[in-house]
Amino acid sequence: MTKLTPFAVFLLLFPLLALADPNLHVGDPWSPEAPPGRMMAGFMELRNDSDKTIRLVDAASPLFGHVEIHTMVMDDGVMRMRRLDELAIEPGQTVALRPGGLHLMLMEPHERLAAGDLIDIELIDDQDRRYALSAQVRERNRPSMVD
Ligand SMILES: [Cu+2]
Repeated sequence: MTKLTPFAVFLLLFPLLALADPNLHVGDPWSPEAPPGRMMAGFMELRNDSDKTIRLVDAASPLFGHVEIHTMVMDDGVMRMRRLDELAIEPGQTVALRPGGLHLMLMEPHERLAAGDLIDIELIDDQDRRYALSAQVRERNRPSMVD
């Protein structure tokens, strides 16, 4: 059983508040299982349903000490992760966070997470608006998610 975090209970009790800003649609958020104590990655699709650019500048999770928005860049023939100060999503645009590309870097885990667990995450934009989502931990090689 997945135990409910206080944040999850909050979402259950106040669903309208959680849906207060529907402008950013989050599709299929998930995270590959990782060895205990290791960083994890968050993947999802983000669609901007508003008529203004959404600029994500930060993220947070009660289960991790630190969350960053990362991209992958080719550096001298080697793919490396790089922190993004801002992820801009234009009106109507869908941005995919997926293995080998953009991802959330979930750092300093507070506890061991296994397949089936849920990770509450907030995406934060430059207006300090917060977009709540819950990413499901899945086995690393989930075939349908591997490109
Ligand atoms: Cu990363």
